[in-house]
Amino acid sequence: PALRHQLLDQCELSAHLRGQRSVAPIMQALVATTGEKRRTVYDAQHKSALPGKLVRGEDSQPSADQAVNQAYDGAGITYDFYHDVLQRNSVDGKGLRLDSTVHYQNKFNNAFWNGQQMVYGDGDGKLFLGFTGAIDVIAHELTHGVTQYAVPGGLVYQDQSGALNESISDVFGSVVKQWHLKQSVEQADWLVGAGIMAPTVGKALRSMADPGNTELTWSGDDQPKTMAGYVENGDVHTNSGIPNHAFYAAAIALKGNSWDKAGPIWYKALSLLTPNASFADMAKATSQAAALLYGADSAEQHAVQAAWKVVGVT
Ligand code: ASN
Ligand code: ZN
Repeated sequence: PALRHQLLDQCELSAHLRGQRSVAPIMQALVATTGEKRRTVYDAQHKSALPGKLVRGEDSQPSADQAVNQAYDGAGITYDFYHDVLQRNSVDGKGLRLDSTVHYQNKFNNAFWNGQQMVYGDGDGKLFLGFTGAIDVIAHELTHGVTQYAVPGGLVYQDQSGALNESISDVFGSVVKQWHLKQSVEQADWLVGAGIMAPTVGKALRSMADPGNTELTWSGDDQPKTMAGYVENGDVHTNSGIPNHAFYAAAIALKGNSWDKAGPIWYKALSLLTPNASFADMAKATSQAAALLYGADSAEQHAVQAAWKVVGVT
């Protein structure tokens, strides 16, 4: 419970920051070329000022600091996924620079997207290890940026739209990991954050295959799997278990690799959402997206509709 509260406090802070839209998109169109990664990694040197000291830029030599290289490599893998699989050029679709700051504050037990960049703590070593240690965590944070731009007006970070915002980050965090590891939906572990928790605390933050199963995750995992367990006024990281499981159910039904069908359907749905979208709106949007990509009444559309039924969203 203490960990939960600590995390919530930090999450409220970054949710507040996340509400701010990127301030200066003016120059982007001039400099962005499709496929060209533009990564920058900064070191906060355990302080709070962002972005911190510049320590690595695109095409520079690897650092002696593992966190720097993990943030750089993870941003690159995630960039390549969005570019190669979804034909999206970076977070804003226009080649936005990918800025990451590592060593944020002291023993900071979280990572976040602040509306403009990714920020990673080192963890306190008791609850969490460094947050750059898992590709799905990096892709999760970067996807908060994608959602900010791909959903017209963004997704409000509270209630169901907030849980959807969280779920979209888990979905693409997981799909990026599967794509990177070349794992089919059967081979994937469907865990989020495996490798960043101290082994004594648990194996992962969340499970998309079985949300709330503390055998698979950690003792504080309070995620519902279906609407039967929906938590009124629940945290966005709690109720996200429901749309997470809908994605899992759709991906399993569609078979093969999650990035071939389920991922593109979920991605296409983002453009059909509005800022206060509910779970039912996402169900409708993904069904529409499946029809746009595979045809009305297609097996794919039926699989998506059935997946939302599994979690009790109609
Ligand atoms: N790591 C969390 C997240 O990206 C932090 C937060 O909730 N703001 O969702
Ligand atoms: Zn998140």
